[in-house]
Amino acid sequence: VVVVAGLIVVAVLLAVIFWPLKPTFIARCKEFKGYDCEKMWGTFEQAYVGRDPRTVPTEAYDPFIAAADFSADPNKLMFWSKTNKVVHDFTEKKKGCFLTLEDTVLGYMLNGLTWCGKEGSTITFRSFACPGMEEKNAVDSFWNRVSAAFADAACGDVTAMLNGDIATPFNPNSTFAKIEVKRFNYPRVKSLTVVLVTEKSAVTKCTNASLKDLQKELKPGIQYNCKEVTEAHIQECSSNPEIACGACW
Ligand code: N1C
Repeated sequence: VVVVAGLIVVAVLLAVIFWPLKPTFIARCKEFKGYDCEKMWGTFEQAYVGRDPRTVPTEAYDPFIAAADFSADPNKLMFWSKTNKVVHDFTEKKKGCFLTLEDTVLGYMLNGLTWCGKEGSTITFRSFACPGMEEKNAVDSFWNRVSAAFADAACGDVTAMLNGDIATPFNPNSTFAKIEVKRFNYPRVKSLTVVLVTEKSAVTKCTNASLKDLQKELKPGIQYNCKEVTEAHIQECSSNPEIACGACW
């Protein structure tokens, strides 16, 4: 029994590591109209294949990012930090209101996946086979690059869903703070509305110190608003088609 169980564990681990990334990438890509998915895979792969997985520069993804663009609906972009589940439940249910990066082809194809290359190899490795943590690993460099492109595309009224259950909803180490906010340019971006979501009673309010820092980071001219809402309210609002897009907070 022990031997069999051991073999099963090894088989599962090998499957997780070597299960090819490409079929998932292509299948997700095909859910969007108008992309040459094989070509997209080619430009994606050339960013990291054959490279040291700890030193993939963000620019390596430039050709891949250029293969898609975010210009379709730059007026309703939704940013987030530490609210992954609630924000995506919301955009999933309230279709057409707001667009997160994961609702666009580039974010959608790679959401939740881990990948990397190796020097002298033409293979895409996955999961445990990839070193984590290093600042320039293949996955983080991709999210850093694509987040910059997404923020550059933003215009008009921008929304960000932040987590009101933590002490620092605007964390200086987050992608939102490090990359996105810095790239909102006035007058292209007119306003930023922070939606501070809490599960029950808020630990953190709109008066939070980190949100003061966020306001300081905004270019002069960009208007700032902050709304405190509960998760229950957001859920209720997203399941009610009668309520207009902007009226959930
Ligand atoms: O570091 P974060 O959040 O502030 O990043 C979120 C922020 C969003 O506005 C997105 O536009 O940056 C963009 N973004 C993603 O869309 C994304 N999808 C998946 C950044 N990171 C993303 N991931 C993965 O989650 C990625 O591996 C990164 O390291 C985490 C960041 O999540 P966070 O800390 O909650």
